[in-house]
Amino acid sequence: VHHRKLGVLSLVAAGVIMIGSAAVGQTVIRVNVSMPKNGHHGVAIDAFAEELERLTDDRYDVQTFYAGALGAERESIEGVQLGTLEVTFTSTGPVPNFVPELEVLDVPYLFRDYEHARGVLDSEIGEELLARFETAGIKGLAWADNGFRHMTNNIRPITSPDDLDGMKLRTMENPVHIAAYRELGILPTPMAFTEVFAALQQGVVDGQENPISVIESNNFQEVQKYMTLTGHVFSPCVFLMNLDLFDSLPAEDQVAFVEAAKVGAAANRARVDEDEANALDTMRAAGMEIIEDIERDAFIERLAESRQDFIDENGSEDLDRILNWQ
Ligand code: EAX
Repeated sequence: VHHRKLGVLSLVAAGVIMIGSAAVGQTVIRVNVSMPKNGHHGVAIDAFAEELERLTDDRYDVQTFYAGALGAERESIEGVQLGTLEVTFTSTGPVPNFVPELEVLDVPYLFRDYEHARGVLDSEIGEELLARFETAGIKGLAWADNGFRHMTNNIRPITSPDDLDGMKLRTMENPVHIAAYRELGILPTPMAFTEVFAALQQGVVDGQENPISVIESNNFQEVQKYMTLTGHVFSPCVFLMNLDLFDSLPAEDQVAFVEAAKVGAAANRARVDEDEANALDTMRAAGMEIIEDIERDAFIERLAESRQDFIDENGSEDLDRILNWQ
């Protein structure tokens, strides 16, 4: 294994020759996330690393990078595609830029609740969607959660779409989100997540939207006054790996990567559940006002046109399968 477990000294003492930080015979797998270590992405890649090393008797040395140390989400997916990064765990935000056939996942008010989202992603529908990454030279290892997204801002408490009129919100670089948010009256300002805290602090944007796990673990409550539980879109996460690398592995190692990613996804979902249960209290204690009652139907009505546009462009097969999942 690597320095984290044995320590360099014990490896040297054992007569093992080191190349970089990996022992001879070990393959280095770097995994990058844009979120902090202590959060729902951090626990996912930590659990993945531990499980992969265990399943393969430490033939792999998994090196984990947090808070965008090796790049933001779009750059990480690009890296995985090119093979300059082995694995990333990312939201699907930037995914349509690589695999347009996965746009459906980011359609607003598609998933009813966590049970629905997890059920679909773990079903054969999820398997089929995961396989679509291969057209981009990427192996999708397992789905997980980023979470239901909610809006925060510094202008006013939002309870209806009218409150959003002209509000400048940072969005992900996701075409489905951007089109939908325009219909809500928002002025979407796409930028990489790694720039968001500073943009909120400096007032470059009025607000942003993200799941509770993201907002709390990045301390947005320190720079945002209001949060409305709009739950306007479910944001999946996914473990992605370079496809050529995956294909080059022996079958048993391929199984180990998929299994380890599933263990990572389970750790991620457990943390999301914990955050959903506890993080609002933390944010309230920091002085954030949390608005739970919204005119949900008004939001859905306003988004009808972007839903129709999506269907006109992509058909309704995927959408209906997901909506009708029981
Ligand atoms: O993946 O960019 C975003 O708003 C994402 O939700 C965040 O980076 C977590």
